[in-house]
Amino acid sequence: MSIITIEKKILEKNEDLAKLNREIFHQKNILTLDLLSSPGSGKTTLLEKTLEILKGKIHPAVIEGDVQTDHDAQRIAEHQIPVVQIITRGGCHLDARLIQDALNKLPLDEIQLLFIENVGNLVCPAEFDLGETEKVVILSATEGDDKPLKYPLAFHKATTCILNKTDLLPYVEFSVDTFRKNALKINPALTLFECSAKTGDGIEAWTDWLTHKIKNG
Ligand SMILES: Nc1nc2c(ncn2[C@@H]2O[C@H](COP(=O)(O)OP(=O)(O)O)[C@@H](O)[C@H]2O)c(=O)[nH]1
Ligand SMILES: [Mg+2]
Ligand SMILES: [Zn+2]
Repeated sequence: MSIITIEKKILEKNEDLAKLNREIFHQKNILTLDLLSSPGSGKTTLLEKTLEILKGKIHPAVIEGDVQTDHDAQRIAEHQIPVVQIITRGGCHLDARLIQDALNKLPLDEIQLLFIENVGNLVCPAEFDLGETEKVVILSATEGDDKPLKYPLAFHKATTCILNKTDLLPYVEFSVDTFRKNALKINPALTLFECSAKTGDGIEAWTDWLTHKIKNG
């Protein structure tokens, strides 16, 4: 049996489990966003800023995926919301089975919005359906405006893309125009946001979009 066949089987099994997760999210009316990015592009910082703004308005929860440590879950837990840490012990992506296990630990009847912070990696997390409502790809200004072309699957699978660390744009070679062109070339339907999770600049467009999506389905 070739390795390719094995990979296919894993993905097929994953599809079945993802379907089950999706049914749960649908039944419980939970908007679930799978956040994809390279390590360090600012997923956790963006989540923290987002949770601050949504506080008292929306009931969120977070599943944190990391290769090691529960540092990110600890950062999120400061916001007094349900959080589950998945430690993959070397695994470079989350899969639907891991999410199913995490769901058993969350108060699903009390949640409207579930963020899944995937393992930092722009490659295979794009291949794994977790049952999420949508995938959101995050790129930071220090990573280069050509990355949508280099990691097309992530930009193709996502419905939404956030350019983070815009506060650093004056210091790096990064053309927002080129980035937008590249991202829309891969996926013309992408909704694009630009923000700085550090300064808070541009975050409200994102949180308004989230709130609108939750209120209007
Ligand atoms: N300058 C700047 N730094 C940021 C921004 N967002 C995150 N960072 C920093 O980038 C590093 C990685 O952030 P983190 O949220 O842990 O990224 P993650 O690995 O994608 O979860 C940390 O040092 C953050 O303080 C931003 O908008 N601007
Ligand atoms: Mg993180
Ligand atoms: Zn992987």
